[in-house]
Amino acid sequence: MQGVLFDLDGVITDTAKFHFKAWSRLAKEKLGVTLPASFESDLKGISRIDSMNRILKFAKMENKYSADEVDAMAQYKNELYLKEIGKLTQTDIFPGIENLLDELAVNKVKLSVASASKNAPFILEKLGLREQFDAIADPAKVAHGKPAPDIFLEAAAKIDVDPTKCVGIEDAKAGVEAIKSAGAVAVGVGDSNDLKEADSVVASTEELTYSVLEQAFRK
Ligand code: G16
Ligand code: MG
Repeated sequence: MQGVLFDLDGVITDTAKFHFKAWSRLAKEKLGVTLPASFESDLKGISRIDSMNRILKFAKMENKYSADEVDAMAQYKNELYLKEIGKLTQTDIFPGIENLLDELAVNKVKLSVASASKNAPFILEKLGLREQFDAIADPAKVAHGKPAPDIFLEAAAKIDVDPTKCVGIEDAKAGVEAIKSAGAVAVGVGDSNDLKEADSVVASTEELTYSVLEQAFRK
């Protein structure tokens, strides 16, 4: 194992609750609809514009607005979201992650972030983790979102490690699929029934250690 490719939301910290809060406010204010709680998990790993389109579809307003109006709404959501994530601190890092990053650094494993979020650099800065990563893949540069492999291929390329020498960590089914199609070894965090395609699954981030990743890689 020469590289580890990290998903952000659900692996390093919980941003889904802030995305949901911002989308809910946008939906209420601009579209007059209330989003069901299921949208919090349904939008995980889905790009900003695809999330916006799913919400318009839910509101039965998919043809009501011009592309510029839709962009403006997505931008407004991002402003609301930025206010929320501006409050993130080191205490919001999931248990076990700081220890894992230290262990990987000691073992000279390169670390890259494979998040669909354009705000990933800002989030890592707020968490005090920016310096721990060798690279952050830019989602604006990839053609297809998860479950396509693109963001994981880009994350591996940025640390100059072949994807087959990497372990990817994900909490979402589409993310695990993306890791596998990129040719990397997938470690899932969460329910093993949901993440069946992963090479190895742990119940929580606390269980993520260098040795667990190395064992998954050698399997
Ligand atoms: C995250 C979230 C998604 C969000 C996407 C884009 O993905 O899970 O809900 O829509 O990023 O975020 P932004 O609007 O900040 O660019 P990931 O891949 O970190 O789980
Ligand atoms: Mg995730």
